[in-house]
Amino acid sequence: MTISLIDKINLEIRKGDITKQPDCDSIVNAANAQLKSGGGVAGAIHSIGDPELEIETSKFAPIKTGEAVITSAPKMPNRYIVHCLGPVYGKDKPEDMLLGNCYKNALLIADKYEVKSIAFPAISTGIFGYPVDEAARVAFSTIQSVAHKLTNIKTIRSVLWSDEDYKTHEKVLEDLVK
Ligand code: AR6
Repeated sequence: MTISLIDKINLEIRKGDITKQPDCDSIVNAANAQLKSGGGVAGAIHSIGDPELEIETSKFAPIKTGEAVITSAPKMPNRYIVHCLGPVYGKDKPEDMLLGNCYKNALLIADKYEVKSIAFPAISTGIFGYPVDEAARVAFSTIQSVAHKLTNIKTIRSVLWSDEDYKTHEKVLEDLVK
């Protein structure tokens, strides 16, 4: 499913693997504060990019919740990886603001690096326990509110790992454009 935001920016949702988005300039990592390998998305990205990736990320670590930093994308088809630390649900508060900051800061730093297309996983919805529907609402409403500040980004893709997460995102997006 694809919708048009302002200024000819497309917001897409796709089922898939964040490490297999060769047509995107940048992908986003659902990172940990130390910017090291881990489970889920961080494990998948670092298992391809390390050790070169960890050498780069270690220069920025530790990062704060809601922060985004950018590195190259060793051994991957993309130009950049934007690493974001999402909130742990029920612990880092206010969760919605902190999760929104991830999307906002990721988009702004990628735009500064002249990224035209960027793919996000559903940050915080795995090990960090954020309910998928709530996280999707925060993600899409933040993307909508930041869109007018973007000069280079034309495609924003949300990549969902499971059928269920895809369907939840589809429903949230449909409600948002009603
Ligand atoms: N591609 C796309 N989505 C994926 C993939 C993949 N390859 N693998 C998992 N997902 P998570 P978090 C989905 O746990 O909640 C790590 O250990 C997954 O189903 O990766 O922000 C880090 O080191 C879920 O919907 O990120 C941190 O410590 C979403 O991506 C911590 O987990 C996010 O799941 C970060 O937790």
